[in-house]
Amino acid sequence: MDLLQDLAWRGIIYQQTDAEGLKDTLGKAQISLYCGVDPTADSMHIGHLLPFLTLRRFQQHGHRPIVLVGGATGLIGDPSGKSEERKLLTLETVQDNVAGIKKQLESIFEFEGENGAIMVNNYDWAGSMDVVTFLRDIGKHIGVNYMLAKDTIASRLETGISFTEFTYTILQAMDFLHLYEHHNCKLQIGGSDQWGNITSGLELIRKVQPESSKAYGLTIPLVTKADGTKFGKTESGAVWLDPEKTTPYEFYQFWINTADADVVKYLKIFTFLSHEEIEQLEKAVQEEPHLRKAQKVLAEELTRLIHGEDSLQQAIKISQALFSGDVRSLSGAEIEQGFKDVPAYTSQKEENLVDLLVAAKISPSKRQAREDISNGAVTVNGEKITDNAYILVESDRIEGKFTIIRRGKKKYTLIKY
Ligand code: 629
Repeated sequence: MDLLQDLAWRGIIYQQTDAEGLKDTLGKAQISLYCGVDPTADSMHIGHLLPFLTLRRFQQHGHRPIVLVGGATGLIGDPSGKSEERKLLTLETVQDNVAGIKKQLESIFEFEGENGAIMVNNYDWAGSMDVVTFLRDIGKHIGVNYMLAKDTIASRLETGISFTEFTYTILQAMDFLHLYEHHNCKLQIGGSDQWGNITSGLELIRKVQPESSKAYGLTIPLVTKADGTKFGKTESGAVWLDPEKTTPYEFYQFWINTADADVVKYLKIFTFLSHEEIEQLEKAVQEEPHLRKAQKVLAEELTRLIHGEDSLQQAIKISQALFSGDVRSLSGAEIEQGFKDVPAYTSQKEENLVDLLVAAKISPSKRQAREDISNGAVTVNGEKITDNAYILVESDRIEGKFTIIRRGKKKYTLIKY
């Protein structure tokens, strides 16, 4: 099975500008291809992952990926998929964001070797182009009627679009032309929202280089969920690749919580497992769904890819401790990760357990607190306490910083000092 067949099997292809032509070209030679990301934040989130993982699949088949960070386009703002004008970011913010995103992309790609990846920033060619050159050499080739027909622009004509955002698609087109001319880049890929921008690039290449060989565009479908809710969001917002924003434990948990109806699709698009491995996991979902084997493999593959083996092992350890209740084995750092979203209470002193349960709002009253303790419903650092007179002392503080109280089966509270 060749690369395009594999992509089709995985469900990664949405639209192609010239499927036959691309098939021919890939069959004949190794090509360079690119995908871009705008530095609108200092980290990417999992919504960005799929096109870049797809670039990696091309790299595994011998092609050269070009990763573009939009230091220039990030200053303008892509209107694709946006119903309102974007707020401009400052030059300083964009530059900081570029640095953050570059670091993340560097960890996803192999830059050494014969078909090592290349990282580029469009600020390097677009940032210094003067307006007269832009209008003469670039703008002259793109018809306004052609632009007005693009979905992303047409859909904004009612509500309004600035000349700045209107022009965005030409900037992205200029990138494709630049990479075509300087890196022999033949293909641009992106999410389905990028179709308009990718085809603008092909239009410009056709106009500037009418006699030379062709370039191609390919888009990837939007990731959907069987229950109709938006992929990639949790109650606390986006799932970021930056471990400071979304801890590896939270990242791992996000994938573990994938529904049975979605998990095989996600294994296909987000992992590099073979067809056989995925088919076996598909069987496991059908025959023993309660074991959640497929979800575990999905979460392991992605956490390892983005955060590395050590962070993956930590995430598994935290998950097991929270599941079994045996939290004493966790380190302070692991507690901080695992209990980021549970209620926390800061205590100043050595306290009677009954008073603490009330003060931390774990039990609604002293009477209830005593009852909870005698019933065996309360654990301190994973150990059941049934003595109503129990006082929390220094040795109940893990690394001197935390005590974990659980009431009932699942209700955790973190006591900090
Ligand atoms: C200059 C800028 C280029 C090529 C691409 C770009 C960025 C592009 C864009 N992409 C989205 C982004 O940056 O806005 N105009 O957030 C995002 N992309 C990944 C996928 C996407 C897309 O980074 O293409 O579809 C999300 O899955 O929305 O020369």
